[in-house]
Amino acid sequence: MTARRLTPSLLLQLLVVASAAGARWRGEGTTRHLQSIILGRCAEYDALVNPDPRGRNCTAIWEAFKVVLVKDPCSVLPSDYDRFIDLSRHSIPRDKSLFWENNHLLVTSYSENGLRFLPLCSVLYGRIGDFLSWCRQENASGLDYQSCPTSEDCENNAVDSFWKRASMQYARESSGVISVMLNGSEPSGAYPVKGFFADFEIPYFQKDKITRIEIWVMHEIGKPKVEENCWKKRRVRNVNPDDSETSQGHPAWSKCSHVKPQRPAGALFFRPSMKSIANPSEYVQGES
Ligand code: ENP
Repeated sequence: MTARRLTPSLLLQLLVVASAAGARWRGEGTTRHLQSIILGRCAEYDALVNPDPRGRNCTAIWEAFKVVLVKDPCSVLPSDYDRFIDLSRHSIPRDKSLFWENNHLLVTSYSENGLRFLPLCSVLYGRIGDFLSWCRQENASGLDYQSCPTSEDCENNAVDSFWKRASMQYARESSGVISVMLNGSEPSGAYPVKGFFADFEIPYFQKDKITRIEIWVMHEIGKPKVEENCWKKRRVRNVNPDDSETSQGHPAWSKCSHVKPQRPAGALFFRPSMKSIANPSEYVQGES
């Protein structure tokens, strides 16, 4: 085939096929400037967000993190992050933990950089990984900037193992009132029966440190409301750690609120733009 016969649409198709052929995995490739981003996030956290009087050793935190970057991209275990977590962990104020599923941007906005709540992505070790991707190439020593494995490619991928380890730590160290923000407009249901929250957070709650669990089921303006009732639907009721085999004896969640929009019709509610995210405290909370 000569270049003259290549129409723009055919060229485009060829480009798509070529780039898909280069991508070994389903996930995004390693974030560019990974080391600088991690060192920068750590330094910013240490200087401005939550200064540690002893000063954090961000270089050591990076060194501990990067051990996974020499491992096979499908052979990274949660325990490979143990040292990283040990170096970057810090206490989580009582009543400030916020767990969630399927509403990352709402949670990020609502928590106001740790001032209102401290979700995992506002804790130093979670902050470091938020929105990033990383993995080594499959059969070579460099980083893979084209793609990284997701859970659909292999269980022990670098990013999932990171969040599993971070989730366990966060759940173990959470105390007092535990808040959970679920998405009542998620077609597959507000409470995923399989996921980080169900599998790596609920089972690690320390029952003697928790006084109450509050669940907020958020509804998205402009999207069909998924009928998810706090009390009747088994999926939401399962958030109660009493239902989990591994966490017998935890306090039952004592409050589950549906948060309904009180704004004029058409107002935006948790669209993926920071500006349009509404403050849940401006919403009526009604028990169902
Ligand atoms: P998703 O699929 O809605 O959102 C995944 C996005 O949130 C990714 O950009 C991811 O960063 C970032 N993220 C922030 N914190 C977490 C996290 N903590 N985590 C996984 N991704 C996180 O979120 P999930 O997968 O359902 O996870 C929600 C869980 O996070 C809840 O259990 C909540 O309580 C917990 P990246 O680096 O992957 O691009 C734990 C797992 O905090």
